[in-house]
Amino acid sequence: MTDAIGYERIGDIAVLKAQNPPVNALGYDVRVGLMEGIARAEDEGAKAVLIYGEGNTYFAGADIREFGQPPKSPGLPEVCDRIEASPLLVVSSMHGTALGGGLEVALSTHYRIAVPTARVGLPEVLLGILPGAGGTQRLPRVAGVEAALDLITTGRHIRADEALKLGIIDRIEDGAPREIGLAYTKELLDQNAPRRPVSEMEAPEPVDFDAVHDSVLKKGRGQISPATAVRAVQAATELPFAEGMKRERELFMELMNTDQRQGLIHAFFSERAVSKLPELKGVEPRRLAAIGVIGGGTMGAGIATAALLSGLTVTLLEMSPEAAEAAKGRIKGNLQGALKRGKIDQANFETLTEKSLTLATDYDALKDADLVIEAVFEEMDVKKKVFTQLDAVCKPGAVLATNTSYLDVNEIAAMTKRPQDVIGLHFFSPAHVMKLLEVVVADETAPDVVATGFALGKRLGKISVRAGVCDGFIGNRILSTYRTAADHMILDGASPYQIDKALEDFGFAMGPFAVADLAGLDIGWAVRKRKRAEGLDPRARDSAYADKLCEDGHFGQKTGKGYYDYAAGPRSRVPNPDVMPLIEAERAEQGITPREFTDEEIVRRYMAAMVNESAKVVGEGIARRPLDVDMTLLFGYGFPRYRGGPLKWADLEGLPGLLDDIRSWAKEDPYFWEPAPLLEKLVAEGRTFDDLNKEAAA
Ligand code: TC6
Repeated sequence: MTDAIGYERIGDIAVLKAQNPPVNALGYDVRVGLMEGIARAEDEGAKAVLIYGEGNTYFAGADIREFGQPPKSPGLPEVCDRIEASPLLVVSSMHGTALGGGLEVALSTHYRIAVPTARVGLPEVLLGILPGAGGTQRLPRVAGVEAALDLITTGRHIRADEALKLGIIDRIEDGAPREIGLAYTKELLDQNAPRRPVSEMEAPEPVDFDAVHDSVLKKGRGQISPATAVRAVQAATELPFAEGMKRERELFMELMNTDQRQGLIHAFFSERAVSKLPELKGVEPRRLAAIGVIGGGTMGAGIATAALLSGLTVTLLEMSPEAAEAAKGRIKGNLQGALKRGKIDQANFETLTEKSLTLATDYDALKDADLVIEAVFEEMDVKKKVFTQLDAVCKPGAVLATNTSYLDVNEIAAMTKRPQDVIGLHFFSPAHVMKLLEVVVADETAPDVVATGFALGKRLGKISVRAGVCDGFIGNRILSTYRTAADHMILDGASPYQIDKALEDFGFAMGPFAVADLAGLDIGWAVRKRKRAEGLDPRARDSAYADKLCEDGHFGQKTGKGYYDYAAGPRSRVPNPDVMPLIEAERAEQGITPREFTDEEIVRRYMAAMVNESAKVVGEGIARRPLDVDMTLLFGYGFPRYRGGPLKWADLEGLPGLLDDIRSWAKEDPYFWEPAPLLEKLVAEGRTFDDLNKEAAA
């Protein structure tokens, strides 16, 4: 037998224990072990088989690392069929998670017991595939079509109590999985309980699958796996079990061969790899219990909320008692949201707002803080004053963080006598909701301060990405380039509305102009003014129509008008009729004859600009690896997860073709379309961005 499955005989019961850490993924060895274990139990005359997992969990799913590799027999469907067909009584005892192939194994066993904390689910669609080992055929037979469609198309995990109600598990018992499993199996044997193969259960009742398919497809914003999974569940209602399995396999293989599957699996591994930095191996973060937040606007209040929810105590510093009270009001509003969603209860709410949060107007209140984050006005002089004061009052070893989104962290650090303790922690608004945190490492930031930034991110449930210092770090620097590409297309003939639609069809949650309206047009205006004051390169194309919108007081959603008009509420946007005349006037002033753009060209130019700047960001070491850029765009900028990130998209699209396009556009505008040296190098060497990720992991 393989080592991945342990075999033990307790009386009439053969016990198969999965031992494939960390999550008992159903890789080749585990599959072989299960086949051998069942055969041995039968050969040795056992009456029942108990399957459970060692360590933290039952099987958490197929081994995702095997996807895309040549298949190795036995496949999981075969293993599940073999388990179900055994003449012995087969029982699963589940703890941790039974996900994907793990739940499919459990559904092939005849009875299922679980500890109260166990969670089950079929999250395959989140990886761009569908349950391919009978999940789409067995779950509807056990739990009904409606519940199966819900679980399979959303991929959500459910707790044992909900699974019990749905009939997915038969019993909940507290205890060690081996012990509760043995007692349950023994009880079943004593009662002469029959085998209960799900494949022999009646086909479930159909529903209006076309309607479900269409609504799931729409919700997926271009992601196809959930809608394809609907068709597999439909087969369970229309075809005999064996035929349904064949249909499931065909649809599974279709999805397995898609770019979306590759994009989603890249996202799965990258979001885990992103905080694993070789330089932080063995580096202990500094103490984190009490933090200070300076500034209680939307950003500061969001950061304070996230910190309070993670169990940290927060001292919030504002300029006046009135401003501090207003900040507290914002934090309370945020926490009320958490209360409504059941994340905290009323008692927690009281503790967080009345005990864990302290308001202050004097810097002295920050003297005991382990880490202080400033979220004050985005102006260098203001930030410098804050850091001078922090340097004067904070205890030695306190981490001093700036939440700046563009400014030079080295210049800020230079205001203190302890630049090694200074770091950028760039949150995204609203900070208690958005998952991204850029950990900006300045020239002198000490490794344990970087580790503390990552530790804070982890504690706050963020995806933390290491970034170097430059204008806009990783995310905003790339954003400013692809936004510029969009602005150029507007000057040349596209409309903001066509661009937004083309990019929303590509999969972005919102197009760039809708995003600008949400963020506030005054933010971009301030950046443009700053850059013009610093001196624009004479080769750069500039335009003033967006400034005119701001001069007229249109800052986007918060003022009711921007590129769109929000008179009927933030969700119902219609084009603002003032915008196109401003654009047309600008084109006339610059002597531009507008031309038509296809949606395809819009996406191609926008994405090429994003990829080219991303390659510069990686090439310059601002991002360590291509995957750091991908995760930044995914978690902070609404990039469609199923495309994996801009650099994964570029790999899948083909780097040579992208570079050809960039070079051809560079003939018209050599300044903007200057190819990234890293992109040229990869194309010359026939390599991809993912090759760089792999080299970094090796
Ligand atoms: C499927 O089953 C399809 C079946 C059809 C077949 C025909 N494979 O998340 P963590 C690694 S599709 C390989 O940090 P947690 C993970 O990369 C699958 N590796 O831990 C990490 O490695 P690292 C359906 C896996 O405690 C380590 O394990 N199942 C797999 O926060 C620890 O992971 C899923 O989609 C895997 N399946 O969360 C479940 N899973 O240390 C996916 C994890 O080198 N997994 N790893 O970075 C999860 O959702 C979570 O890992 C968890 C544990 C909830 C199981």
